[in-house]
Amino acid sequence: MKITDAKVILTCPGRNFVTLKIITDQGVYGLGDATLNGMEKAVVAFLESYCIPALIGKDPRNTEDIWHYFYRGVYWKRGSVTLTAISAIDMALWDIKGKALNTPLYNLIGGKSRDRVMVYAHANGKDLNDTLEKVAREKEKGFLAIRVQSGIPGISDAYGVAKDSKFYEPAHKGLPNVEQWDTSKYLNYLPYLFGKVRETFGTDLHLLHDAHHRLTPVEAARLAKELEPHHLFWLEDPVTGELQEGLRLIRKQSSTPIAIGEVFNTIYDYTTLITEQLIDYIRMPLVHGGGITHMKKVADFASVYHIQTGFHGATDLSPVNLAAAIHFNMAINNFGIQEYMPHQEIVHEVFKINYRFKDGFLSVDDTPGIGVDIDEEKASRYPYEMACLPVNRKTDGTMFYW
Ligand code: KDG
Ligand code: MG
Repeated sequence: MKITDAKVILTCPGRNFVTLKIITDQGVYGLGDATLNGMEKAVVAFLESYCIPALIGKDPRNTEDIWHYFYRGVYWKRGSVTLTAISAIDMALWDIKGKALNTPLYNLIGGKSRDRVMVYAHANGKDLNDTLEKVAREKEKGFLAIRVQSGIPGISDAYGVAKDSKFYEPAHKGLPNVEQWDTSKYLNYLPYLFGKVRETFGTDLHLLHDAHHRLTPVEAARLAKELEPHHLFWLEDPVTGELQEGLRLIRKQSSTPIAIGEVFNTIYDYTTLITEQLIDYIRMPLVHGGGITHMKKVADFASVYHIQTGFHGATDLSPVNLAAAIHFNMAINNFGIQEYMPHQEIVHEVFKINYRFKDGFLSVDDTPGIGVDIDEEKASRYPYEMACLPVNRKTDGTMFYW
């Protein structure tokens, strides 16, 4: 079997998605997600200028060797752009493998450890009452786990709050919007917010929260400790992950479970966090973490240390990634939870999906490979539109983490 061609499909059905399609001499093709929010064209350039020419003529079944060709073989290593390109290649190759062997992806990586995967929804409210309403709405849909984000009194643009009432989509057309941040207002409000959520919805519902990289280790330790009585499923990205040692301080202070790493891209970003058991959930998704080949190693490594998966799954990760993640989550033993932010209907005009949501869980059917297809003619109707993630400043104007 040989790779004869490959192409990148860049489309914007409501938001930008990059998809790699790898074609073989046997008529079988595979799809991989290569979307990196706001940096789509950088990944496209790397794929088109280097990866695609280097793929032609290779045997697509050699997933391990091809992965190392693009990781170990390339001198300039790591980084989101490079690893997103490698992820897309890897995903597409596993899709081909499944189709060629006429079996769903999960069968190639361990078979079924479960039939369906628990997912968490998003409740993004502009204030306390709106947040409680949003939690009620998601619970009504059948979700058993809900991430709770809320507008913070005194801050004009808090992370995670939708501008219109329908979708939270942080990327905006053109150059970055500037959002605003005040750590002390946030820290004062959060325990109160979660107290109200627990009071209203009881103890059964799994609650999650994303601090979105904005606290220092000691601030994060305070928050994790003060949220402890509300038994969160997890507190996500309490500090920026650049300083892995920072997590030690949080761990010493609190038993609130920690999830980290949606901006990570290799196993080396996780070594201290995993071996010192400083976290509980791996956030790095297949699309940015080197695809199935690399993430299987990360998940297995984490499992030795009692750490579970909880992959990133916002709307800027395409249906190809989400379907691949469901297969992966079905196969591994140390699955924890999967983020699920449903795509807008228009996205499903372009991507034909094989997964469905029911009673708080997602499952895939037994279509061979990953099971998602792309309608290229429909994709061409939605050309790329430049859109960027916001930047963030403290109320005094200081540049801060978004
Ligand atoms: O592109 C950035 C978003 O995917 C990110 O801000 C969403 O933090 C996020 C999450 O946990 O889903
Ligand atoms: Mg996050």
